[in-house]
Amino acid sequence: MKRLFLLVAVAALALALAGCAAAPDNVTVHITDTGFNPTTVAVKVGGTVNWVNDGKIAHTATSLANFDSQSIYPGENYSHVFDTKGTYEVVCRFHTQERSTVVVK
Ligand SMILES: [Cu+2]
Repeated sequence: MKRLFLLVAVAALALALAGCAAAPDNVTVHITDTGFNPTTVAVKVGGTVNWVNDGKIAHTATSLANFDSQSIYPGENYSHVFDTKGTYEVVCRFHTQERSTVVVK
C-alpha cells in the first residue's frame, strides 16, 4: 500500500513537472540549405519565433493559412508572433522537403 502511494506520488510529480516545463517566449530557428534546425520548437502563447537563414540560398518559413515569410535571403531573418495555442507545420515553399513544427502552449 505504501509502495502504491509512493508510485502515485511520483507519477503526480512527473505530471506536474511536465505541465510546468514552460515554453520560452522567444525561439530562434536556423534555416540551412538542408532544412530547419531544430525541426521542432515550442513557445508560449504570444511568443515569437525568429527564423534566420544561415544558408546560401533563399528559403521561406510558411505555415499554410497562417503566415508566409516570403523569401528570406541568406543572412536575413523573419519573425512571427504566435497568439493562438496549437501546433503549426512550418515549411519552406521553395524546398518542400524542408519541414518543421512549432508548438504554441
Ligand atoms: Cu528552402
